[in-house]
Formats: sequence, structure tokens, C-alpha cells
Amino acid sequence: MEHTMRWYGPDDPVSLWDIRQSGCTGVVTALHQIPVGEVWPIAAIEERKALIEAAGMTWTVIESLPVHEEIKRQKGDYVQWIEKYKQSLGNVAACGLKVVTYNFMPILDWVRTDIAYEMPDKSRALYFEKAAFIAFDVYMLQRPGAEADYTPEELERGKNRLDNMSEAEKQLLYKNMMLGLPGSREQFTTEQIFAALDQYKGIDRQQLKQHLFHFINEVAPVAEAGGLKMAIHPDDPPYAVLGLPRIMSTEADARELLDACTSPANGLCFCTGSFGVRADNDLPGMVERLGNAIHFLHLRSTRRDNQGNFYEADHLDGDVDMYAVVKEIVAVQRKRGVNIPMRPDHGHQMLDDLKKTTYPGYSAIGRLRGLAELRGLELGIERSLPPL
Ligand code: DNO
Repeated sequence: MEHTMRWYGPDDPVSLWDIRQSGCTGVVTALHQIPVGEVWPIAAIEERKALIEAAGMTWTVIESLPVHEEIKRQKGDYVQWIEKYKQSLGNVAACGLKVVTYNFMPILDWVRTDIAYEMPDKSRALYFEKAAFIAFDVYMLQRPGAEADYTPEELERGKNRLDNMSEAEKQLLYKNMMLGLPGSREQFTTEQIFAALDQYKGIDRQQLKQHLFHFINEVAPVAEAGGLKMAIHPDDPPYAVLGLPRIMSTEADARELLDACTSPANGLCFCTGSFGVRADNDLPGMVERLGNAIHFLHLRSTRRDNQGNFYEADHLDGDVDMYAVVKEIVAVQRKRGVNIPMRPDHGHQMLDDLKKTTYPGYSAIGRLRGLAELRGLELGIERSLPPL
């Protein structure tokens, strides 16, 4: 695997040299300053690329080139947004970039109820607590029709959770839920969320899938011509959230996308943390079967319970059988003759980082620990196989 870390750009408290010292040769970043949908100019791409190269690394993967909401809804100016997306693809290809990550999750990206969940060793993790989520959705946000999405027992647990929350806890939950897109540090207002939810009325899974297939069939030829690989990130968590359809949650979803557009530029960002939240996703099997289309890897593990809660575990702990996953990755790489870029996804806030403010999930030391463990695992697997 090619070892990389995500960098949020010049304002990231984690520096490029921190990333280099972690043992990375590649950087994963995006031009977060450009509003979603607008064209990425060549000069800005070159400037970012030069910063990374000055620290002795390469800009290996773009994460993300975000898809405008109107493309996901096929409303308004979506034709023009797709044209702009193509222009951005042309520009990043002209600058020599190779992999473009995107997602097709409506409105929200990843969702957690707690971004500083204390682990037994006093490090902090990202946590999704179902009862807290229901407390937010049904009783705080009071989304119309929300009750219908939960069982009576779940609703009761959500109500109890709410009743036992202090005012400060309620405020913090609200804030966590309203966090804007990763890298933006902005928050949605309640009005904005309601307005956005309203715009998805009448768009179900099937419809959203058709919009995704249309989008990828439009942009894949441009990506292919420029030598780029598109890598869709799965839904996190991998099921409907706030009544919004999610369409990249299972192996069947991934397969359907690959079948809908057979360009070699159409591929996946395989995120074990996202897919791994569902017990019915067989991760090693998915790597084996989808391997030809995997252009980027996010390695991370979660621990789930039978009430729908999950926290982000240490990279080699949790429900993901990381040994089996990496073994399959090594096999795929050998078969394809490639070195797939990988980043240790998220990490616990620990040691000195407990005193710092960093992007949730993206403090340096927890990711360094994850990367170190994953590299060791990979080396052990490689060395146990006959040399190529
Ligand atoms: C979370 C990330 C996601 C990912 C996007 C890709 O930490 O893995 O936010 O970057 O979904 O478009």
C-alpha cells in the first residue's frame, strides 16, 4: 500500500512535516477553500501540489472533489454543475493527479453523536449512539415523520436518553449533529437543515441511484481521458439517516454502481470503517470481489453493539478483521501489480493531542499509531508470502 495521511491544508494544525515524519510518502487533500461545485483552477491546484512536494511527498489522492447537492437531486443548475465538475477533472488531470474521491451522501457526510467519547485508556474516540441520535432527531429537531423510522423500544430509549441529559449535554449533541462538511468547521442552522431535507422529498433510494449513475456516466469519460480514477466513498453510517436515502452501503450497492458504468475510471474508495458498521458486510470478501475497482483505501475499525451504537476502535481492534482485510489487499495488489494508496482513517485523540484542537478524528498521534500498526501488519503479511 502507498502510505498517506489526510491533510486539511495550510490551516490544519497537523503540518506536512508531521505527516512526513509519520512515515507517509503521500498526502490526501482537497481545496476546501473553493465552494462546492465551483471549478478548481489550475493555479490553485499547482500551488497546493508545490506545498506538498516541498515537504518531500506527493499529492496522491484528492479527497474530496465534492458533488453539488443539485447534481444529487437533479434539480436547478445540475447540468451546469456537472460541466463544472468535468472542468475540475480536466484541470486536476492536467496537473498530474491520479485519484479523485467523492461521495453521494445527501446533505450530510459522516454523522456522529459524540466526537470526544472517552475510552477506558482516556483517549477520545468518535461515537455514534443510537438513543442520542433519536433524542436529537425525534425530540430536539422534531423532524416531521421521524417517529416512523424507529421501533417503539428505540423511541423509548431515545426519550429516556433525552430526559437524562443535562442542558449542556443537549447543546453539545445539537452542535455535533449540525456539524457541516468535514474540513469546513461550519455548522448548519436548524432552518438550513429543514430546508435541505425538504428538497429531498420524493427522492428515494432508486431515484438517488439513478442520479448517481447519470453523474458517473457523464464524468467517467473525462476522468478516463485524463488518466484519473474516481473513487466513491461509502455511506457513513451505512444506512438511511434523518430519513435521507443512502445508496453506497453494501457490496450490492457497489456492484450496481460498477455495472452501471463500465469505464475503468469508475471505482471505489474502500472504507472499512464505514462498510464495517454493518455486520452483513463481509469485508475481506468484498476486497477480493471488488478488488479490481478499489483505487483508495481507508483503514479503520468500529465496534458495534446490538442497539445500533458504534464507536471507533483502535485500528487493529473492533469488529473489522484487519488481518484478513490486509491479506486480501496484498493479494489484490499482487494480482493487479499496483500499490493502492491507503490512509489510516481517523484515530483516537491521545497523548499530547488531548490538549490540542484538531479536526475531529484527524489528530496526528492517533493516526500515527494506526498507520504504524497497519504498516507492520502489511509487512508481516508480505514477508510471509513467496517473493514476487
Ligand atoms: C470522514 C471521511 C469522509 C470522506 C468523504 C469523501 O472522515 O472519510 O468525510 O472524506 O465522504 O467524499
